[in-house]
Amino acid sequence: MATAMAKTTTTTMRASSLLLVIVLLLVLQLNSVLSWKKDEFRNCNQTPFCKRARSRKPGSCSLVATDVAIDDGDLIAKLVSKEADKGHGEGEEQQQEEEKEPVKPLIFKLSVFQNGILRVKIDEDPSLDPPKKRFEVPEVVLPEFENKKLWLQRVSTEVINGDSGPSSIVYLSDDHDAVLRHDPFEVYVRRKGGDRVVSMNSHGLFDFEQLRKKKEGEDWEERFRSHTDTRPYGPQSISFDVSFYGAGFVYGIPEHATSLALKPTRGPGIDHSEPYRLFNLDVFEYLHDSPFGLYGSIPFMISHGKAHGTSGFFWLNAAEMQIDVMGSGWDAESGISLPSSQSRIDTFWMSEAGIVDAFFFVGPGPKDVMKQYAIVTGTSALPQQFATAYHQCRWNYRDEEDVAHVDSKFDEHDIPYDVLWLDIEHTDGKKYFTWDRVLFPNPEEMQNKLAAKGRRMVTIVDPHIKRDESFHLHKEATKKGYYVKDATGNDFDGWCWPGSSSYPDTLNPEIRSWWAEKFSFQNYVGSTPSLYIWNDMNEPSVFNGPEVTMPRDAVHYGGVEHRELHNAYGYYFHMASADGLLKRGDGKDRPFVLSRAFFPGSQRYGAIWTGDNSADWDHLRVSVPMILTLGLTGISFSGADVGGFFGNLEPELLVRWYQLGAFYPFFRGHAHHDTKRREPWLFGERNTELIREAIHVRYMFLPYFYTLFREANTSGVPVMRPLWMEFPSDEATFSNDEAFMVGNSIFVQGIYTEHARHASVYLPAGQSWYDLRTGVAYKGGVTHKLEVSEESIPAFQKAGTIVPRKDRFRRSSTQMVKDPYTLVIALNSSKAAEGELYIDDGKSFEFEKGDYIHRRFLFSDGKLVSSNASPPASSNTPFSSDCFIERIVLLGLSLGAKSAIIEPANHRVDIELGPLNLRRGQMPSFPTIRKPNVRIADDWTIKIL
Ligand code: NBV
Repeated sequence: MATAMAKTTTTTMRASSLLLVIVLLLVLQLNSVLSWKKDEFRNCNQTPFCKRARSRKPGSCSLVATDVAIDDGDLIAKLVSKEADKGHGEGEEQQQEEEKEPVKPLIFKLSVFQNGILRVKIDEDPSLDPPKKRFEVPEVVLPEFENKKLWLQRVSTEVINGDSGPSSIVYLSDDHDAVLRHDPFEVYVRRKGGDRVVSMNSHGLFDFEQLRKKKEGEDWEERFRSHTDTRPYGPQSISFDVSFYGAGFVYGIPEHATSLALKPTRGPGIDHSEPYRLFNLDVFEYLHDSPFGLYGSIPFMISHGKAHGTSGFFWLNAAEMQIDVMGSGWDAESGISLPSSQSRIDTFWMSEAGIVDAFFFVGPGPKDVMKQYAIVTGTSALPQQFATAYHQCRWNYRDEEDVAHVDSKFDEHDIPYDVLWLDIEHTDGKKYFTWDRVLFPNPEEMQNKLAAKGRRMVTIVDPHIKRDESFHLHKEATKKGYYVKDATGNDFDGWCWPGSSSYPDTLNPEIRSWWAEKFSFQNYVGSTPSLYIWNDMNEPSVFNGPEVTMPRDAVHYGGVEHRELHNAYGYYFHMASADGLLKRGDGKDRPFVLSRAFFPGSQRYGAIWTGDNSADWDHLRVSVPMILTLGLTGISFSGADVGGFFGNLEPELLVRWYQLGAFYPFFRGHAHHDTKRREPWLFGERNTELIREAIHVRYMFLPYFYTLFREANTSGVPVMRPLWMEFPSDEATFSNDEAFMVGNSIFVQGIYTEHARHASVYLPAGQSWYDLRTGVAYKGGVTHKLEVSEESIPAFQKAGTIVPRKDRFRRSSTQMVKDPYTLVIALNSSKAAEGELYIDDGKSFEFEKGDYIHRRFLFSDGKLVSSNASPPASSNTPFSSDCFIERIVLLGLSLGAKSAIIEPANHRVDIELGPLNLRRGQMPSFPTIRKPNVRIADDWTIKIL
């Protein structure tokens, strides 16, 4: 009896201490999940390759180019070390790693492509038997890019001014040369007149740690907190300096929550700044102003200056990267002199692994650089029309009843929306592709009900797969060997939402097609054609991993170490998911997949959002430079969580966020599950009205947005643009990141403070601007102190533009398809204006065959002409539209005009005074042609009499 009691007590004690441990663990886990902890992440000093690289001195590179020749249309050379032991840097780690070995020659290859694109590759020489092939990132550069190669025939050799030795010079474009200086080795692009554009290794900071055999007693392991990285291949980092000439500012290299124009991180007077880090991480509650790396990485930097225009530099490399922007005077003691007649920004790039695969873009305009980058990595996929409208998300809509309730409330309050989202709680135990059948017993019916109103649903599918023997996906992935391996060769097992989890190795094309199959209607039980996808946590996020991610020594397909491909993991996962949606519909419908992690090329697969921001004014403000930076680096379809993910907010901030978010390319409201519900109608009648109005503004401009999405799809120019992209010589715009342009016609400035009654708004020079709400004209080139009301944020239409709108408000964008258009013509000082409209079926790929309508509107000499802007369609079933224009509003036309004649119909219409915006009870103050009865698809002319 006593023994039995003792046993029970011990068991109870064991159980309760186990419970305590579990609770403690959970609290710890939760804590680590719910607050930003600087200490969880490495800084440059704790990152040996970064510390080593940063300690190197200008001029320490001893490489010279030898054996320069043209081979197979490329310029090739060997980079040989003059002084085999000049060293990689200072500090303890480096001493230990630098047991000198003869530096083997590197292979240098320079290729020239159409449109002034230069590609430089530097790698180890495969004929010298390196211990391993270094990783070259596959499937980012478009396959057709190779066809754009200009086969070099000739190289000239010259000693260029000031140099002591020769350089090899090749043709890059009619205006540019590419130059390889031999000793010391340097590569640059220069204009034919001699001015430099972009250069590499001008400061002699180039360093390439070659793979080698480990020496006895050498310790290559790296420790961070409780984690050990075995680093079986030892040091393999690469670093070099890149200079941009004629530059006022540099931009790009997302993702950081910081200003649009990048601030210097090194140099006199800049203390302890971290470099901009590019390492995809799941950072909880990120700070609103920091060089710390967030969820995605694009190593593409753009420079812009008034005199010399725009240029770009892109390093295709998926390992951790750190980039310094040097402040002036950083090289005061280097003794290196560069052409001083041009202003210059120096930068320093460091990567843990991989090869040099670098692209130089010569511009000369901002849009040229966008195009050049898109030629290499692709343009943004054209989204379906619904995806450009408003999305409603929350972690989580609890069950089918909740979904139905939210859906009906939108209708009740006359607020349009297109997509309702389900977060992780909709699944059965965080097993993606499943449903919690208690909460969601009839998923198909639920989706069909939404679809009947023209609405869609999005569900979340994360990359961590629950290690549960009864889960078919896990069983299959295990059996087929489809998981990423740990350093010992076993399936990597990490902790994420479902608990113990493994990750599909989507670097492998076979595994990507396996993953894609999971989205078929047959495999994804409960899915319907109106269901689309959200990829979260694909950095990948691993709760118990170093820096909340996968260990760098994990191993992928082909023996590739995770460190080599880390920043691209989420990209391949996104690619596989988008491919899944494509396949399930027999390739008919355009996929929609939102991803948190990204890499160059992600624009081809879907939208990106800026992750877990916070419900405060600073995060509202930083959303603008973050989205602008994404757009500059190819990712046009992006947005930030409207309302902020973490925390509760005052209605005023929510309203301001909707007013700004209505102009984000991707417009979605979202919130953490611990926040109070915040659907648009929950803050009293007035706030509901204000939010409704903000969302209506987005719906009204949908035709304009869609036209811009198509422009991004054809040209690489983003939907949301920094002011300087449209006004490249207006210096006052270069560092402005509170305002932006949507396309070339609409200017928007957010309100980022509480109780704002006034705002200082700089309107770019060169023309005047019409207030989007009131139609009142303002001068450009001036900072206006404007009164602001709660009703809207400052937004203007540029004089000289024509913007297409649809002014009838429906439940969703689908229901607007047949609605008539309004054209708003904002005349400039020459009484002229122009604009465009693109329309297609909004969902299929038929537009690729030319099945679309693309109109150009031109107003001049008192005449509005609509003409066809598209080449003849190649298909037999060209897209057509019966939509009419119901209103033309003329801003800036004298009030005297009374009528107009429409040709070829030859009928007369009156010009009356009308309001700019119908629903706002405005005074009828603008010359308006009502019911001109012209079809949007036809050629016609309207002459003002
Ligand atoms: O899936 C839950 C959330 C999601 O709502 C959010 O948008 C993601 O960025 N997810 C992150 C994981 C948990 C964050 C605390």
